[in-house]
Amino acid sequence: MILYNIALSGNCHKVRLMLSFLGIEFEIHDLDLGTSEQSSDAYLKLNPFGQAPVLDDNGTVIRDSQAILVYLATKFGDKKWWPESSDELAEIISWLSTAANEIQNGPARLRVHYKFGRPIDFKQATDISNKVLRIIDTHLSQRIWLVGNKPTIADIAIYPYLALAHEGHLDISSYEHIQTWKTRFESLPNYLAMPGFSE
Ligand SMILES: N[C@@H](CCC(=O)N[C@@H](CS)C(=O)NCC(=O)O)C(=O)O
Repeated sequence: MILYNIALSGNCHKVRLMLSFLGIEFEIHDLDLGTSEQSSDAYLKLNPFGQAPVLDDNGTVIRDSQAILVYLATKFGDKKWWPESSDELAEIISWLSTAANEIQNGPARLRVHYKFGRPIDFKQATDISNKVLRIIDTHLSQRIWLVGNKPTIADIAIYPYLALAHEGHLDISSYEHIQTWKTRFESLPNYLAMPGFSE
């Protein structure tokens, strides 16, 4: 199994976390951003969007961190990270969607601006961030994991860009339920940190 990876990417870290939780050995292919490998013809055959992560499982090629989480959970997770009931599955998908939309366009975008100097619509990214943080904090005030009573890929999809929020100059310390959930997540067996997680 090969993970096409960018070391500082929170999206790639979702996959690294999942592989670590599942104890799956894999090969890492770090994309050479200096030569824009992500835009090379060879890489665009794997992911026409020119983004990481991509997982190649013996010829089965999957792009998008959310899709890769679903693939790994259903193929190797033994129902642990992907429950059976329709209502919980629907809830998980709603959080994967939040990860790909509000988290990406809020905290992740602010981080890209402050860490990598990319121009953004600052007000829009800040408003989206504040709204999604409020919603997640309120949601977690009633429960210990985002869906059901055990960790799922919903938690994995949401976690990295909240742990990296400070790199986008977002202070999330006052969101007490997010803080408790973060600490709980970090104590899971085989949890894996990435550069930037510790302030
Ligand atoms: N929806 C995609 C987004 C992936 C994405 O934005 N990847 C970024 C790194 S976090 C990337 O590859 N950027 C390189 C580029 O756009 O040139 C996912 O969740 O995997």
